[in-house]
Amino acid sequence: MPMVLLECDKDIPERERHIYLKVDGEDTRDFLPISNAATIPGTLSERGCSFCGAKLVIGGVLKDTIQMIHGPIGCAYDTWHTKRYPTDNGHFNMKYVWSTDMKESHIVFGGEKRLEKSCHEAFDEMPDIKRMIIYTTCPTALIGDDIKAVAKRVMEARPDVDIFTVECPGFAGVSQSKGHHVLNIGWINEKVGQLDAEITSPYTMNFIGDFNIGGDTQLLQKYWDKLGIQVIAHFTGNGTYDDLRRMHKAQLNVVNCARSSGYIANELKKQYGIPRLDIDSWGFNYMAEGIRKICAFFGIEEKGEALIAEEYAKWKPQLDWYKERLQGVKMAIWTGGPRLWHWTKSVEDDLGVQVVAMASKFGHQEDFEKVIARGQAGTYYIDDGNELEFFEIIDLVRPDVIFTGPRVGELVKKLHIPYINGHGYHNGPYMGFEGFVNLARDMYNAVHNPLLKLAATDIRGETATPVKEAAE
Ligand code: CFM
Repeated sequence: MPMVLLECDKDIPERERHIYLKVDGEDTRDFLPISNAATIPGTLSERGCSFCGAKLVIGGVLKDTIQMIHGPIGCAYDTWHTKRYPTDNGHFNMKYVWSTDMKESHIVFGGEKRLEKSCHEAFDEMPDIKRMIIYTTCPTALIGDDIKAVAKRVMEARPDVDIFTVECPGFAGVSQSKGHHVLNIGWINEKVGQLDAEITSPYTMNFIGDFNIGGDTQLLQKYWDKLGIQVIAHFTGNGTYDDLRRMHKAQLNVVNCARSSGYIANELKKQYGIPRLDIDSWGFNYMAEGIRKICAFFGIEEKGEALIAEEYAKWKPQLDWYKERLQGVKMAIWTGGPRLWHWTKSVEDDLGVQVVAMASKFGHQEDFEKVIARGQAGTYYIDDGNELEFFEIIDLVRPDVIFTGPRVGELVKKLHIPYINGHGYHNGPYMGFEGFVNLARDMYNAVHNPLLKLAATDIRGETATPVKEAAE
């Protein structure tokens, strides 16, 4: 039976439909785990809330936009400093996050006046900043505060400012995935098409679904500059509010993260006829393939080949050094969803690493279709996993390194298994050629960490996960 009921789930048999062990020769499409469904009561989900999907993942990345979070202070705090998306203008987005700091009396009597006052206060404090996104949160959505009406009043009082509203409280969906969707659709319907773009190249594109984690956007931008391709808008890594109002001016939409941002690419195709091209930006083979696809679209294939040759000459020897020393390392990937299918084949082909377990917090069926098609037999595929399941899976597959977030990562560290921040990266960027060498370096350092050799046993009294010896 390819679906797996773990020991720890014996009182929650429904979990069996969320965990799949791929067997050789099986038609995997018959056995996709259930996904994008409400978390089963009795399990403690690792998921984020829908507000988080809109604010932390997409909107909060913008480098020139006040983030006005209409709710209790915790909603702002917990989506403020927990993600690493730098900007080239001094990390504006990390310094300035605003909250209406709703307290009990505001909940009782309504928070619209307080929100309006907060908007003016923020614009007064930062006279150079003219753009804002207002988000509802659970309590302000429940009491029915009309944030669109407030935004309208503020824009009337201040003609030089522009405000976008996101009505996606934490409870709006089963995970952060809902927040991606709400923001994508709101933006295309309310803001795209408002501004003209100054076209400086015969080749123009939007780069969609890359959030400048550890500097990814800035690294890839070097490639687009070399190819002479003008990026009209970055959705949303190192991006600006006004560039995103110009998305309709691009000839092509290149999509990296299809999960968080496929919606806007589809709408740009439907509403403006702009084609969508999906690529993988992690890994040498994938990045080269992505550059080739983009260049083929514009008819600049020779430029693309020259760039790939130049990057390979520079970075491939370093990648190969790590590849030699990472052969057979067993890796687990426990992140949101897309990184499972982006990474499993790239670490296998480029680094000789074997992926033995993958858990997705919020991936949909199409994510599992892709990841199971690309992943190996003998690998566990888990939807909406929880800590008890992770511990049991660790015992089953004994990974040498786990790519996951700090919450789970700090736990597995106590089992003396190294983890790498699979969300924010340890020492990124990880995209592109140079980036994948960084990923390989972080993985090498993690599995060869000399501290692990001091840890003779793990907390279960068993021999610690073996540390791969260097090949030399
Ligand atoms: Fe896309 Fe992302 Fe991800 Fe994502 Fe995320 Fe993320 Fe992720 Mo963390 S947008 S879906 S909601 S690639 S924050 S930058 S790493 S869970 S797999």
